[in-house]
Amino acid sequence: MIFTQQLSAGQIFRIKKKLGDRIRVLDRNLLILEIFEKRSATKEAKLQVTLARLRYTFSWGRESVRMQGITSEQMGRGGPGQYPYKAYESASRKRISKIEGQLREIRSKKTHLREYRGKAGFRIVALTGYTQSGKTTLFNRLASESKETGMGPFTTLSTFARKVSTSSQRKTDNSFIIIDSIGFIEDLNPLLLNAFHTTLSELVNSDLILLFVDGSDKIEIVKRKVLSARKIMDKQLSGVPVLICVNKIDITTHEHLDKVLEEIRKIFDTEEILEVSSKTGANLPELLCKITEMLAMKVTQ
Ligand SMILES: Nc1nc2c(ncn2[C@@H]2O[C@H](COP(=O)(O)OP(=O)(O)OP(=O)(O)O)[C@@H](O)[C@H]2O)c(=O)[nH]1
Ligand SMILES: [Mg+2]
Repeated sequence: MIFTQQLSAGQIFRIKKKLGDRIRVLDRNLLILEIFEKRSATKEAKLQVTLARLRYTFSWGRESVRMQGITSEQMGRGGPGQYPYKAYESASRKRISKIEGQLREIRSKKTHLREYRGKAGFRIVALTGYTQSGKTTLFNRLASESKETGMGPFTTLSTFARKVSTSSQRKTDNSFIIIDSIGFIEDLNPLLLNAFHTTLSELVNSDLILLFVDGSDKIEIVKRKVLSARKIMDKQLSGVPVLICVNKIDITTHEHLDKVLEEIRKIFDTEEILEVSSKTGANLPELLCKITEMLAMKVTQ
């Protein structure tokens, strides 16, 4: 049984008790964790998901004992073994700090790599946007890669960086590094968000952010998704120039696109907007020009 909202540990245990052992109970966050778990392909993503699950279920041992207490008169009479959750909590604490250490190590390697790229003069362009908006499809096209796309929410969990070389008539080197990253979703629980915070905060050092919007979504959905992107970006990626890419124009009409642009402009007032299709490649030459132009502007600023 899946609940679309977040449930408290107490609610989960009460529902489980009613339904019996054969039916699994998932709330919104546990479902997201399952999707994360299924998709995580890199060591970093796997560790992040395990950490998020450990933090999310940390209070469950205590809750489980408390719930049993509701039916058992034996509870609360003292004696060793009365609080098995203490062992559970201490084991969880140990695992959490071990994983945090492993993640610190992986991230420090990534930081070195970023510093190297910065020193080597590479400009960095990061792809962001709601999950399934078409970021990886563009990444694959620009970087001649074949990363997985379209497997449903959170197809991409780790960041990937590749060099993109653009040909220029002026024969100047306009290459840049493109970074693909995890997609946004609304109302992600802070415990889950924090697990992926570092993934997003890696992007704060970028020179330009391409914010992907699925232009084929219904207007109300565009509104909701763009608002949630705005919130996340204000919190974690503020200060980086943004180019909004309204994607999937191959499967939408001009009239619909006009409405999409109108909604986006209500939420992001000054940013640049381009209409593209990652799938067919429509307007990608214009996109590359715009990227080069915006990166050059940043240099002269
Ligand atoms: N018609 C159409 N479909 C597209 C376009 N771009 C992407 N798609 C499809 O949209 C789905 C999601 O694409 P992805 O590239 O995986 O999206 P993503 O933003 O990387 O998703 P996450 O990794 O989950 O954040 C896939 O089925 C793509 O084939 C486009 O321009 N037009
Ligand atoms: Mg992706």
